[in-house]
Amino acid sequence: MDSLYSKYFKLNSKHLAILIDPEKHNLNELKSLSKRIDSSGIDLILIGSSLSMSNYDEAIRVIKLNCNQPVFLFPGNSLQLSAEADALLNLSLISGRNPELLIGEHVRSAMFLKQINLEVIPTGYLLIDGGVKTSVEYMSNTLSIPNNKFDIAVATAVAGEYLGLRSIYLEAGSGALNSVPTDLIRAVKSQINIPIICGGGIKTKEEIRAQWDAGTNIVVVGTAFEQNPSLLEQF
Ligand code: 1GP
Repeated sequence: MDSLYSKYFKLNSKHLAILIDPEKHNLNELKSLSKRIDSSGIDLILIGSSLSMSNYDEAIRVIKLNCNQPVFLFPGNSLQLSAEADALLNLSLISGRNPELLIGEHVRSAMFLKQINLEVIPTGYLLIDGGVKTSVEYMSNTLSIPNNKFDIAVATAVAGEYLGLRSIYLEAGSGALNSVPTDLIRAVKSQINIPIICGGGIKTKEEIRAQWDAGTNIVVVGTAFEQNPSLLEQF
């Protein structure tokens, strides 16, 4: 079987992902949300939260029973790992200098990951200033890259590629006022040969399209779908 990486992480692909924080829904809500996702244009599902210490097994089982899109873990910490998911974005927060999020959590989870049948996608995670202090910035105890410092973002992404990471995630943070600027995405895209995921503060179809046009391969939307689930059908 083809890996999910080879299916969804192509350099020219354009996908839309929904970010679900299982803590914000009970199992019945997750069931109906998953059914809506199943018949929407969403390509994949990311599961995670900056804050939660919960186990996501049950939530992922409900999601997978009710829709066909693959479930990628997007964990805020190693307690959110689950063998029920299809793949893991193994995030290293390379824009920050917090050793726990660069390598510490990864060491703690490594032998568990070896035991379970989960595709692991090494991902460089870059926080880009989104105009407001976000949960991920506060919880990670790191500084985000100013969104006009393209050279720092580019050098960080290139460093990630040279470390062997297989995708770059540009994150403005959930609920960001400003999504990652398209010119910054273009600048990063022009210098790396691995796919780009981008999320934080994206609310409209036009923004999604602009992100794709700038070179994002997987656009991630969370809050906008939470606040207005009917966007699932519109998008
Ligand atoms: C995923 O943090 C984003 O990268 C989700 O952000 O909730 O603002 O869509 P929103």
